[in-house]
Amino acid sequence: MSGGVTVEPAAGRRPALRLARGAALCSLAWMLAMVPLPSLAGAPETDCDIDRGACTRPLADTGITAAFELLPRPVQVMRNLSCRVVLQRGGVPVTDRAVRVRFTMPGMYMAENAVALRHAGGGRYEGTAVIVRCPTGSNLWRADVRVRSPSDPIGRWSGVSYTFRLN
Ligand SMILES: [Cu+2]
Repeated sequence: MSGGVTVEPAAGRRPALRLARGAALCSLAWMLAMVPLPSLAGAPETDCDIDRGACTRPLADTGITAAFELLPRPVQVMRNLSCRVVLQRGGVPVTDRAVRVRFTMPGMYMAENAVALRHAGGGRYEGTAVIVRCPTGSNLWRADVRVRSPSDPIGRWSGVSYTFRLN
């Protein structure tokens, strides 16, 4: 995994939010009309309730579903977490992939935090991760799961992301 600074697509949300707030303060309705509505709703949305169980989503262009989970629950910062990804295709375990998970914060650069998972049997890949405490107090995180097939001639990684809050 590369160690460089990567700006994720969601990084643009925060400036949009600031713009939305500024516009609201100015009470200029015409300015509000230029701001995309989702920005006005407040904090960026989550798509995974990490304290409820595994979050399952399709991997792009593979026919594989990836179920992502952190244990123990409730998930807390600054402790060893078991990081699990279960891969299946049509209900059949996918057992031969390289799997990596990278933790980022939407709209913020945090220190690189990535872990390579090992296949533990039955399509379940496991590793240990620590999520740090954010100095700003934000608790919004994103796990980028990347999966590569050993038979892919050019070593492409397929990806899926899960955005969640730690309570
Ligand atoms: Cu942060």
